[in-house]
Amino acid sequence: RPRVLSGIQPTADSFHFGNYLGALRQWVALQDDHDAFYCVVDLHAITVEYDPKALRDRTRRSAAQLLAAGIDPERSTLFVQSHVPEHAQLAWVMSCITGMGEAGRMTQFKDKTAKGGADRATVGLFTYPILQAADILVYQADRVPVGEDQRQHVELTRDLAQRFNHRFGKTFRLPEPYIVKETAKIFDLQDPSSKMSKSGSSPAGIIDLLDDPKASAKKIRSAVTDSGRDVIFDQENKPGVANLLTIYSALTGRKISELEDEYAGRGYGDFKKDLADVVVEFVTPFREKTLTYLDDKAQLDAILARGAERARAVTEPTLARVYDRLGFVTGP
Ligand code: AQP
Repeated sequence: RPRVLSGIQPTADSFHFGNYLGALRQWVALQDDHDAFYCVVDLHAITVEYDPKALRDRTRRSAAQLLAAGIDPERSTLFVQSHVPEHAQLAWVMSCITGMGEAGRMTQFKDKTAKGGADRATVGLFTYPILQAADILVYQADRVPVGEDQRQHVELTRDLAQRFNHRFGKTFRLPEPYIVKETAKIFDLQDPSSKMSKSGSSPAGIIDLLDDPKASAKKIRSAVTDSGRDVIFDQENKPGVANLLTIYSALTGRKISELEDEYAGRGYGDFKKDLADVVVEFVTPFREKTLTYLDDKAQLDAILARGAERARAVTEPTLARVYDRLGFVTGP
């Protein structure tokens, strides 16, 4: 079975619709016919300013949300990144074959430091894509389900794998990004020219999965639409409506053309009201399930401990092979 790996950052109290539709839904679907490894990437979360107590809480909340979304810990290996030391160990190795200029071309770093300036960012944020490459390569993953914003990082991962293989002998499998076109980029509800984001969106622009469902419904009803009154998918001229249609279609499994027909001549009001109902129907049980998983911390931690153990059965041999190829003397 092909292997799949992906990770998500515990940088907020809740995941949002962009995370869910862009990535997590694919994680759930892929576990059926893949050998799946999914992790909460806490090492990535410390690249920006954060509160240690909040991180601990958010790491568990993240794991609980993954379970609520449908990740089955029997079929998939679910774990916390820092429990598997080979991620950081391989990241060091990868950083020694990455060019400064190459790392400097990563657009997400530029985006994330656009406001505060790169000088104020940490070295960790700069080298984050190298750690991400290690996350993927240490599992010999074939596929990496992500949103469009992560495509460049998977490309870097392939380049580094190829370089390592070329210099030290074939060691790594080259991973492919797995990006579902329709939901690759979910946009901010108030500013449909930018992506829905934990750090960049205003509260009204983002739908958190763990928000009060009533508040989420309100956000949908007050989402920015466009001039005119036709519910049609036109990304260029009607990005607000196109984004809502994408969300509606993804949550219901109905075709966009079918939704366009249903709302023809009915205006935006009806459309947004119905979508608000669809969203409430989705988030209400999701929230309940997440809270149930969070109620039993001991069980949650046990699931993660088992996941880390299974993960290490894969990462330890990979790292041993890498160290050998690098010319390190075999350790004790
Ligand atoms: N708006 C989005 N549309 C589609 N996919 C998205 N993803 C994030 N935002 C969107 C995907 O979610 C997965 C996990 O993301 P992450 O935790 O690594 O955080 P991120 O990519 O940096 O995005 P966030 O959640 O918006 O956080 P910030 O604000 O910190 O940038 C990834 O697969 C990502 O592609």
